[in-house]
Amino acid sequence: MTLMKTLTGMLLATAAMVMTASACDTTLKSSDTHPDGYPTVEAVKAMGKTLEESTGGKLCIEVYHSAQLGEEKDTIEQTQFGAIDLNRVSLGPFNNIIEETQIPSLPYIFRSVAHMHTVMDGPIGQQILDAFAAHDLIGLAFYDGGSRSFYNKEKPIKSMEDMKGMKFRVMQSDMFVDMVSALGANATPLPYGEVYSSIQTGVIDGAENNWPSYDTSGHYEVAKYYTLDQHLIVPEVLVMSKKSWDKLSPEDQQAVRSAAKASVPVMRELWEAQEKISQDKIRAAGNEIITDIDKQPFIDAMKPVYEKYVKSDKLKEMVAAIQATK
Ligand code: GTR
Repeated sequence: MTLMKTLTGMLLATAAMVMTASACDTTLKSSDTHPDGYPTVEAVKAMGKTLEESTGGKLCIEVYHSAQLGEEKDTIEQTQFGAIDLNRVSLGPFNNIIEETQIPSLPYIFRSVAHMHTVMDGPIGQQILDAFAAHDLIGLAFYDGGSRSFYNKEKPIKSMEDMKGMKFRVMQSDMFVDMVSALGANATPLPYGEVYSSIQTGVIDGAENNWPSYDTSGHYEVAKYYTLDQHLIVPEVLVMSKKSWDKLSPEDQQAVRSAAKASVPVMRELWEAQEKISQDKIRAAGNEIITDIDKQPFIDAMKPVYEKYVKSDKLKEMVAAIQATK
């Protein structure tokens, strides 16, 4: 029985390889934690179409959505090793590895999404993309992650005082642990896939995220209070494994870069639409959305986080340049 199963499995795997091979010379494996249909997943699929066309069918992309290849921290390592070719992730899980990624992940660094776009589309964005090269990765493009706010299962949070002693999940980044501590609450770094059950079972009181993730993860079902403090506008990034990159000709590398860039406006359009859809759905579900919140105390509380993480002249210059960007 076991042997039969193994043989059947091998046959199916071979058939899948043959099918892929017949469609395209090389199919790049791309990872995403989000479900099929999510803006990031669809944007990478759009990139795949562009790439297939521009390389005359030489290169294609297959998106493994819904964390099929693992949680973000693990898939980043697999991408560095070359087991995964492309990866669409938040900048958060890179914070502990690549210091430049901490800068656009700083709380309240961007005044608005428009400000974030101007910065990330310009020389600072390029400097951050370039920083991936020293870590076996090629930074290809930034995507949107909207703004992130706190949600919880206990009560409507209307001020920092309300957060005292509460437990929130953060992405696996030391800086986000310090961010939550600076607000008087406790942080638990966890993989995204563990958040729903952790809220449900009371291991944590809540988490923080943008509208589309709060929606599609189902977190809005178990944490009904959403406080729009918008502490983070952290961009997402599409990276390629340096190992996979080095196998490509310079022309194909250029085609990958161009296709990634071309997927950015597609992503932004899908993102805007999804934010509205998710917001409408969550409001209709009866969740309590707290909008009348004074953000200034939250902003002021972040001073120690900036002092701890923005130390070198290089990082200080980046922060100053972002703040000076209109
Ligand atoms: C989402 C982001 C994911 C992941 C997730 C998380 O907004 O798109 O890449 O980082 O948040 O909180 O882990």
